[in-house]
Amino acid sequence: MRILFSIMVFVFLASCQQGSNSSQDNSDKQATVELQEEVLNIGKMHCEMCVASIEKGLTSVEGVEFVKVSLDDSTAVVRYDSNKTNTDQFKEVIEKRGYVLKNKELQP
Ligand SMILES: [Cu+2]
Repeated sequence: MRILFSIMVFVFLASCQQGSNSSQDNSDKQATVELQEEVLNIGKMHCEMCVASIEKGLTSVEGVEFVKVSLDDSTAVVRYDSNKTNTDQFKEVIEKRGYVLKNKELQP
């Protein structure tokens, strides 16, 4: 009886494992979106409130997956789906909040 029980447990665990494996395959397929990363040089930041404001603004842009704002470097690292958004939008968000985007390559 004990042996039968352990076999059942084994079968249960094995089918469980298979289930989680196949769901992992699915998420891999969904993650074919290629994220682009940009380091934005931001001017006029001077405290943690500025950091929080910019972080919040950039995070709320659709397609942005990751934002890390650094007060020491005056930069914001943004990882985003380039099919959904672009640096023009980041510039708008930053300027709307009273800061300046200083990247030369992103100026008109
Ligand atoms: Cu501030």
